[in-house]
Amino acid sequence: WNKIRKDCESVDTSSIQRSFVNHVYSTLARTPYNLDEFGAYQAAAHSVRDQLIHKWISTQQHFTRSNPKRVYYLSLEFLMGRTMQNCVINMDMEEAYSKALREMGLAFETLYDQETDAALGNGGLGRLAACYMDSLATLDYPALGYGLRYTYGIFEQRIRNGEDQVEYPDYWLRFTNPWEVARVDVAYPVGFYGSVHNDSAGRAGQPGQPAARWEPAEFVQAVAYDVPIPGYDTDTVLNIRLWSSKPQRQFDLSSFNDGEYEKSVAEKQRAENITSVLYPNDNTPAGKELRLKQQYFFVCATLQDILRRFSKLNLPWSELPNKVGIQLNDTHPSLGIVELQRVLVDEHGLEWDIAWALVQRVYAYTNHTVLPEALECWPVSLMERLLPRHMRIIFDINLYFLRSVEQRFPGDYERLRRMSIIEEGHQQMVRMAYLAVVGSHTVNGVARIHSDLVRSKLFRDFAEFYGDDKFVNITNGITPRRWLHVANPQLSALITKRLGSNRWLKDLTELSRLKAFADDEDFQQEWRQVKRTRKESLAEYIQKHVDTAGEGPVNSEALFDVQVKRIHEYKRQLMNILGVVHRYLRIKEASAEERRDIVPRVFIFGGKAAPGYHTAKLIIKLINRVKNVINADPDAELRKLIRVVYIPNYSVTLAERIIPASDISEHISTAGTEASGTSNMKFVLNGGLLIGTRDGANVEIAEHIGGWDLAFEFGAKAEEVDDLRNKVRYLRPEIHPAFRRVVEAIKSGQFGDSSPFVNMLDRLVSDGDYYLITVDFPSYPEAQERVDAAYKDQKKWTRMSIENCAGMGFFSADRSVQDYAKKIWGINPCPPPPSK
Ligand code: 26Y
Repeated sequence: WNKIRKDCESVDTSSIQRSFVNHVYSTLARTPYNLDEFGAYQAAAHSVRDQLIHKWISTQQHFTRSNPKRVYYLSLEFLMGRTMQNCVINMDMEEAYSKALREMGLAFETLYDQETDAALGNGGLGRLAACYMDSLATLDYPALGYGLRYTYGIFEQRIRNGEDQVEYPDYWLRFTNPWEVARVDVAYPVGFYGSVHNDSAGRAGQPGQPAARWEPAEFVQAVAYDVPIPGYDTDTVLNIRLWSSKPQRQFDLSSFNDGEYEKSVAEKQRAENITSVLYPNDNTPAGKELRLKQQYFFVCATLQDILRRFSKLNLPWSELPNKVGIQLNDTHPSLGIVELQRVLVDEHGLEWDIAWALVQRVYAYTNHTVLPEALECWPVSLMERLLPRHMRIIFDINLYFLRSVEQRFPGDYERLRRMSIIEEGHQQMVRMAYLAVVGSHTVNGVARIHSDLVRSKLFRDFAEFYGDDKFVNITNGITPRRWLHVANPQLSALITKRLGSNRWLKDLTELSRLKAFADDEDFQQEWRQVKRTRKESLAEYIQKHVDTAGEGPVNSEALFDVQVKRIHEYKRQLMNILGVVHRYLRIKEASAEERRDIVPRVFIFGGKAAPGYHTAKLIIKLINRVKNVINADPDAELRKLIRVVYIPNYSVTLAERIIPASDISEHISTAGTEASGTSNMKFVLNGGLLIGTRDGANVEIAEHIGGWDLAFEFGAKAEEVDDLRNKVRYLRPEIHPAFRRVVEAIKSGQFGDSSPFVNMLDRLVSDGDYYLITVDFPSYPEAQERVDAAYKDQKKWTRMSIENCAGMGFFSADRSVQDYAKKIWGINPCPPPPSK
């Protein structure tokens, strides 16, 4: 067996060719005569997959033998993007595949474009999970990701009539998915609804004797699909286990025999519904029953899997926290806390207190937002119906917790009200964030300023109660493999050439050695050449794939100004487009001489709005209206100076194209609202500069690159925001004339019928400017002028660009996961033994 297996793992040219041809015939049932590009991609993908699976099996065997503490990363979202190129690069097989296929007359690199994105996530949080899996694998950590295998990923966005977002289903599994392994042998039952029965002593839910029996009324099955994740420059291949819901039986025999065929099919449908679609909300909960079902389905299956692995070790329950660490990616999987308590108490007969102490030592919780409207709360009534036993357990957790608070702060009922996991009101609600805090040993924010706000504002009472140690910061990071090496091979090659090795791909702090060359004439030229190449390539994409209404190609000599991210009021795309209008009006009135001094700009927007988020959709409409008018301005000279592009359907794959092409990118959230941001890191890593507020990771990026002299900062500080909001609301300070003029221009109909926008704009200039656009506006165009001035001096600009990139070492996801391992999980790398 071993010898034959070694043979199968060989990646010399002829083995790759044999594997490829074999897949063309026996996996695809095709021949060289009817093999199109997609077929070639599929055969290549299956061949790469074979390699992946060998290493993956070895890794899992090695983990089982070494039996270290493992960490489980629980996330309702994994925004993976494409896989094939990332795999061959991480396994160092790109050249081998390229050569093998070239000999057969095929260009391996052109096949990458055939792959559809795996887009099982909304934005930053989902992509972070994907980056962390890459880093965990690269550093050989014994980790496992858990998620849901949605049949439909994030919707496809198209722009209708040149202005409105419309959503189309993303049926990404249409042609089967070579990057997963169906595990029909790994399946667990998951129950819903039903009733709770007291234990034999009849004391369900009572302190000291809380065991009870839950009899669910409905069962579905969770079936495992495994997605292998190769590390870079190591043989470790980790796993993301995604659950798919299936009916428990193919059909209900009794109803089938009763002739109720339709009913039995309906039951199957209902079961499959659970994992059918990713909720397209980012930072605003939908509150739908199906979403709660997804969350419970997810944690129920995951915990059965984790506990089955633990039970094979034959250890006492007291050992659980020494073998299992569970990281909650936001509150979405926080029912896992309740489920573990239920299983320990009801199914394994542990005492409540003993079980609860174990639960708290197992879980840790990452918070990704302080926006109050983004915090998950579930109605008690809904929870009671869907998960009656869990609801009782939550009440008990809350009871014991509030008793302990009362002991510390006797008689402070106001404090109890504030800290209660149950929010009282006309409808009782479960505050999932509080549940996550109480059930975890550590809570972390995702950038320093964010973690400070988490500690001092969002969970202030809890920090006071538990002490500051429970609340830590782990600044986000990104994988330099995908976000520099794969996305920008030109820059990667240049850096490797200059540093003399590609060690920086595993130790990103190596980039700091680039600082020494920031003024080097030759290096600067090559650096600029890379950026130019990438801008030309994006311009080409826009020409080919974006509806530009015959406006002609964008000028790749112009400054590319990019804002790509989910559309949200707090991210202030509205302020950006109002700034564009301001600039447009200024150019319109400028003399020919003044115009000679203006730096030409292309403003590039991209991002999806949650389908039910009216204001976000309105912002997309406004951006496109402004775009249509500016790009069609009769003044040809003006059109050379300003251009607007909306790239539809922003995705991981598009990000890989757009980010390397940016000169400046916008991270302009109201200070204190963007937890971290991660695209800011990606842009800077690719030599783009930032314009931004002192928010999220912007603050730390500025520090690491050498201060705000190397980035363009503006706007109110987080500490000032509360006061400013009150000022705006109650005192109505003078609105800056430039801002008034922009609003008037839109209201006058210069960008088409203004009626859809009037409300949104009027709110800004009356008392509804919650995100302080009118307050930050004057300083925003000013910051843009500093950008123009800097760009005119190309040497200076290039130096800044190099220095920015050189300072990015800290923002590698490798550093982030090492921080988690040390500060939260207490796990160590478990590298594969050297192969014999
Ligand atoms: C409750 C449900 C509707 C929900 C679904 C998705 C709530 C939030 C989200 C997604 C949140 C998200 O992506 N947050 C982002 O996380 C990034 C990674 O930490 C941060 O960089 C970014 O600032 C934050 O907005």
